[in-house]
Amino acid sequence: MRQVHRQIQWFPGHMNKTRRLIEEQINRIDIVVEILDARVPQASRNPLLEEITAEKPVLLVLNKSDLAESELTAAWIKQFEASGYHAAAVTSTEPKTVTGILSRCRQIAEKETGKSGNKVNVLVAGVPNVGKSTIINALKKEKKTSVQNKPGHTRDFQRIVVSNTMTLIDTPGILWHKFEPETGFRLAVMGCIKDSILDSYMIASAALLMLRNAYPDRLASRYNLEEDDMPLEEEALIELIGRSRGMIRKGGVVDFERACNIIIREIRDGKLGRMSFESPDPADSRYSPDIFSDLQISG
Ligand SMILES: Nc1nc2c(ncn2[C@@H]2O[C@H](COP(=O)(O)OP(=O)(O)OP(=O)(O)O)[C@@H](O)[C@H]2O)c(=O)[nH]1
Ligand SMILES: [Mg+2]
Repeated sequence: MRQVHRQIQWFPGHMNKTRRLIEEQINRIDIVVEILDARVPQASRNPLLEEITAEKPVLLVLNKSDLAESELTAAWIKQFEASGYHAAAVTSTEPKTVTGILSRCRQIAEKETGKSGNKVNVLVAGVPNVGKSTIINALKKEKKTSVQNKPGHTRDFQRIVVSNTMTLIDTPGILWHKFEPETGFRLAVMGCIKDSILDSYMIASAALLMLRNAYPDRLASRYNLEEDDMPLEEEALIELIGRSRGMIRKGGVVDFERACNIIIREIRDGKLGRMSFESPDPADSRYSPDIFSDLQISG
């Protein structure tokens, strides 16, 4: 059986630098916008950020909502609001969905800081690759900050003046030191952790476990599998998917790496339809953290 290797440096040096810079700037900030991935709103909440920004008003923005199940996104927003947070869902690649964010920030900042008519400084932060820079570009209505589909793309703080009375600060994504295993798997599958420090077999296996549990019908139809007769082992499932996609190397063996990568790419890009991978309802067994318990991690 293939072993899943993990030699993950979860907290590269530049993330330490970002954390220090946020700590230095926080007094000048009026409101923090924490961007989350709407498909995994809890896993993509950064406890480190929560700690640093504890004294500030926070607006949680569930981005990439075009890729998530609308009903679950609405349920998450309800739950965050019931816990006393401000929350909103957007799709920053459709700029019209983000236009309300600025007025919401101003309202919250004025209400919670008691200052009105002043310049509002907004810190936009979150884990890597959730769309911080894309949201800022949509708000500014022109491309001011660079965007790429890879975690850790933004390397420096960037101040973007959107009007006389509002400045946004784009920040590099940050992670924290110790994840619960299910949080790490969900972040890895969504592309929030550099793939180069992860094992593609581990990410693909986690992706298949998530799919098999929550969306077995879509998994089966996308890859021509029998829903009621899917192999239980992820390794066998990846082989079968590789075969059904014709990813065969000389000698008739499946190109395993390519098969893993296609699974990872297609789940990230929403090729299997709108899917969510966490529910605010802990009793919802489709998203139980137990699904990862058989995934072997060594390293
Ligand atoms: N489908 C979809 N893709 C999005 C959305 N927002 C951003 N993306 C894509 O997500 C990828 C990452 O976007 P960025 O804006 O660079 O993310 P970031 O949070 O600034 O990333 P870092 O700077 O690496 O931390 C890009 O490929 C975007 O096009 C969205 O609402 N929906
Ligand atoms: Mg960025």
